[in-house]
Amino acid sequence: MNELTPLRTGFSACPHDCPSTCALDVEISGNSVGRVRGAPGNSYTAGVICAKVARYGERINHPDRLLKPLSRVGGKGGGGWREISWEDALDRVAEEFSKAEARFGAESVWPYFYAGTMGQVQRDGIHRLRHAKRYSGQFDTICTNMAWTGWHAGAGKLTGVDPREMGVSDCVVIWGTNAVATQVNVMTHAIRARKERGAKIVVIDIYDNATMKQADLALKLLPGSDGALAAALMHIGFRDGTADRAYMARFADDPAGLEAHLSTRTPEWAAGITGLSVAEIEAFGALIGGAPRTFFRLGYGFTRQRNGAPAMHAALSVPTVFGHWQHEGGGAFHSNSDIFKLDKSLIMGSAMRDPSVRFLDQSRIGAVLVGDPGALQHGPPVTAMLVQSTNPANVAPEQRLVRQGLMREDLFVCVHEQFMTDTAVLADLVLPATMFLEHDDVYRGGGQSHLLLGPKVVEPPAGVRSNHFVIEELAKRLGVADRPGFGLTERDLIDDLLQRSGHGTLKTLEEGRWADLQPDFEAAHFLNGFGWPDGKFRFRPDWSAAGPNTPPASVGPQGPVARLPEWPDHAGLDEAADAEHPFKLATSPARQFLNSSFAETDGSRSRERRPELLMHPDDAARLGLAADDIVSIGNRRGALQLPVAVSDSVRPGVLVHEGLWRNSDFAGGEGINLLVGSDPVAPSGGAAFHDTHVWVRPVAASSGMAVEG
Ligand SMILES: Nc1nc2c(c(=O)[nH]1)N[C@H]1C(S)=C(S)[C@@H](COP(=O)(O)OP(=O)(O)OC[C@H]3O[C@@H](n4cnc5c(=O)[nH]c(N)nc54)[C@H](O)[C@@H]3O)O[C@H]1N2
Ligand SMILES: Nc1nc2c(c(=O)[nH]1)N[C@H]1C(S)=C(S)[C@@H](COP(=O)(O)OP(=O)(O)OC[C@H]3O[C@@H](n4cnc5c(=O)[nH]c(N)nc54)[C@H](O)[C@@H]3O)O[C@H]1N2
Ligand code: SF4
Ligand SMILES: [Mo]
Repeated sequence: MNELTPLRTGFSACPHDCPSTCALDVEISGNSVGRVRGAPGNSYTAGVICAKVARYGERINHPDRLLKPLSRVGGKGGGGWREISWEDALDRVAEEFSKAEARFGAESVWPYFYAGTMGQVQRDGIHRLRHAKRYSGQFDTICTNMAWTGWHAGAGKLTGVDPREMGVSDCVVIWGTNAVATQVNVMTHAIRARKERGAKIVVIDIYDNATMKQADLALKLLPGSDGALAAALMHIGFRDGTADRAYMARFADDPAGLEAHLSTRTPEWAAGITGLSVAEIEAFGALIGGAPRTFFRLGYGFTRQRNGAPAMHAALSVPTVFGHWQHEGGGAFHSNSDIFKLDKSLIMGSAMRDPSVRFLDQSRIGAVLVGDPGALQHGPPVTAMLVQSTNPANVAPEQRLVRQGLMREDLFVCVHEQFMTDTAVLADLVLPATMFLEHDDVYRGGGQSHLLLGPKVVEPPAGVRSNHFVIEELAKRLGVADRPGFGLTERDLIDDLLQRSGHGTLKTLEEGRWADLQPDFEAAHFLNGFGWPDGKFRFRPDWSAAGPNTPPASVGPQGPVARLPEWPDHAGLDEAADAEHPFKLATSPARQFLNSSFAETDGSRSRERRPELLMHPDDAARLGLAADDIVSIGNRRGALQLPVAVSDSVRPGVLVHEGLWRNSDFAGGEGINLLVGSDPVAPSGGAAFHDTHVWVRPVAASSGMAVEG
């Protein structure tokens, strides 16, 4: 950076798939990005962001950034590339898409995207092309389905108490989210309550992670057992008279039915399922029973289990039994998805959508690409793809199938990316993508209430183009550029989105930088009623009711729906440990990575050190393992090797691998999602990333003997 170039501050918003959606101040010198900071004036960000985004200069100026379109030379995945022009590259994609369409119909083309950018224009424009061309739809299942379905089943709406109210709570329950790593701003507000009010922080997780280290009450339970803990807490409330019967009579469907159901869900019963002691469960029950201002910050982590949707519903039922919702600083929050009411119809080309076009399950991309007839909805094979803003060869479950599918000779794959990811390396054509500071977009919080503008603040490198550019250029070549929504700039589309949604204009958002769409106290606390027609919270959920992630009719209910519990309970649907697979593995997020993003920057890599497997000392001793020994870990989906980190941060029988590391960081070139199943979770689908049973065998180089775990 030239020392004489004056520094200026650009404003932006974090584009990553993180509930915090921070407002950013970006140091810029010339066209170069320096330090990134949290905007102090934003009441949720409050000047704090995570270290990985603070170091963004490292990512945007990375020597491995893709700068030119590349066409494959030699076999798939062989690493041979030649540079081609953008014109030739886009012509080739259009030609391959047209070829696929002519042979098997438009549904054989599958545009595939996800959360690399959460910008409404750059992320969702791919739907405009999809709808205009009647290409196969994508049923999004990789992230939110169990969490949102479980919340909606109770509250009828994806909103909740203002997360800033954690700052005025007396007890903040951080449940199944490693907030220090995954959404640091939760900690800002929770710690404020501890400092200013002496609030207690309770953390419920399966291992002693950075968030649990901050807890006053740390509850380390067995994976998939949260429903049992929730049921026992409510049992205690009814037993001890701390349940708020007057509140429930007004605001819940069937408190008497719930009480009867819970009569057998004692702390002793829950101790047997959760692995917690009766004393721990009683202490937690007494704490929340005595603190009207108890705030439940319910995360995604505990729902990435086959028990996930009922577990979320059970946890959400707790503040309803105790009436916490009525008090400032009390109640629960998971996502604000339903407060924004964004009308993205022009960006997404919704008017062009043909409802008869099939949807393919995002998480089952492996099964889809290897030609599983059910996964293909008994329709044509997928023979052409545009992959934008996602890295499925790394992040999707059942990785071996995903990679096998992507390697198919008769499949054309174009990947639009910033780096040569595990997915890009298997492509036929790779297009270089802009980063968020190089294009215009608008973002909305998931874990808070702001709509934020993220304007272009620096020029992209010469050969790099935005998602919007690629969609527009393909539309021209595929003969749909005259259809509604095409031919506009990013700024036009942002302005249209804001106006259509009743959130002002581009100009007003540019002046304000962000808009706070937090509903008022009564609405946020559901004091005007929950989201169901009768306004009552559902203790007895209707798992078939439409919700935010309901599968399209052509896909239908997912997973073992008949086995979902009738009341808040332990569902018992998880991939249980058995004689052959005595361990449970969770693939929890590493603090310095964001899904597979940042696994390419040295600043993040050096801090995370290496991919490894956390194992309890008793298990290590039993298997004759010392720290750093290499083990083979596997199940019927595959096996891979990792060094062991012996630590009592995990419970016996539980293993944690923090990721997501690149597949090439593993000895065999296959990453952790090799082990994770893609069987859809009930009732709305989704991938159970933290619910995998495995065996572990020492890799005994000297004797070559495998010892059963
Ligand atoms: N640093 C970092 N930040 C991220 C991400 C990342 O990969 N890295 N990912 C981003 C994305 S896409 C999302 S959706 C959010 C998700 O963020 P979170 O809501 O935090 O969800 P997870 O990260 O899946 O898991 C959170 C915690 O749940 C724990 N957990 C697993 N199983 C159980 C269980 O059965 N019960 C309980 N109580 N806990 C369990 C895990 O060990 C982990 O510590 O984070 C975002 N932020
Ligand atoms: N084992 C395991 N697997 C998981 C999870 C887990 O907890 N454990 N978490 C799951 C979750 S919650 C999620 S949400 C998914 C997320 O999975 P993905 O949505 O695939 O997220 P990332 O891994 O961050 O990959 C995003 C990619 O988009 C690229 N990108 C960023 N911005 C842009 C852009 O503007 N244009 C283009 N063309 N590309 C861009 C980035 O370089 C990056 O390679 O992963 C899931 N996978
Ligand atoms: S905490 Fe989340 S939203 Fe904030 S800067 Fe980091 S990744 Fe982005
Ligand atoms: Mo996610």
